Amino acid sequence: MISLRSGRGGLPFLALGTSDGATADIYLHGAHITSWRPAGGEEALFLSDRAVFAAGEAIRGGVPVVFPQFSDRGPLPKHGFARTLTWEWVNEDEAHTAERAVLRLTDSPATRALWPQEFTLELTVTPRESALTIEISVENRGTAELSFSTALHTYLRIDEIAAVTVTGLEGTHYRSKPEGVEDEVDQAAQLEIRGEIDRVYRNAPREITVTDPAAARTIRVASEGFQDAVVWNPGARLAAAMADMDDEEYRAMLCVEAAQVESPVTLAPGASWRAAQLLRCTPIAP
Ligand code: TA6
Repeated sequence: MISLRSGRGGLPFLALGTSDGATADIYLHGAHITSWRPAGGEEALFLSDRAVFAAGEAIRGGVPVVFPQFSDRGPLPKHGFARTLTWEWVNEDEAHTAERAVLRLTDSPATRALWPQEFTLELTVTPRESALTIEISVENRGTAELSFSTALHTYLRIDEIAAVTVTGLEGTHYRSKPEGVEDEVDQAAQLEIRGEIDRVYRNAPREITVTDPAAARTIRVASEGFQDAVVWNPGARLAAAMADMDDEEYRAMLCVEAAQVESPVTLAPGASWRAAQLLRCTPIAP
């Protein structure tokens, strides 16, 4: 079942619940998934207690959609404009029995003022059993080529970051802002998060696993069609400087993002691109 409700800050969101008991909340503001509970499981996405829900503001947590620019790598607002604009709900079924949510953003005077392109961006969110699938597609509806970067800036909910290990990235090249390196190879069979981490992994593996022993679960982040992956945690110092994050909340989150940021996608007129991220929670046997 899917229903459109009034949420925080008076912003509308889609409450999606599937017959197997999985749920997801998706705000039209940014097509922002703010909650995902796998069937029979606990909340799997982090949302800051200080997250701001207001027009024009990015929500801290959940899954911000980064488009058409990653970070500050270009002239647009940081991470582009998709996360701060209102998307349209594509209501596929008047009886509201849909088990997925489809949201669409098309160019408007506001987007064209920043980025003179005609496009359709679609996000399809499907919670099912222990998994959440997020599909993204971009179509060039204009008469000129367009290029973009994108990421699904997924904030995983963690019980205790100091105990977390991330596997799957060994041998992958990355660049890292805080470490000041452009091209390093990850040597860790099990990556531990000790303070700030902000890495873009190039040609990342199709699956990364986050093990959170304190929560007694793993979250697998699989991707299709994305070349890169970002791993981010602000650490204590940066978190303390962030207005929309409590000082200790860095311990309760880890961003693992399916991303296309090292080589932007270029689309000829009429062409389209699609990619997907699949999250899956698995309990760790006691
Ligand atoms: O994806 C990692 C990153 O680009 C970091 O550098 C960090 O700034 C983060 O995103 C959050 O960005 P935001 O604009 O949401 O504060």
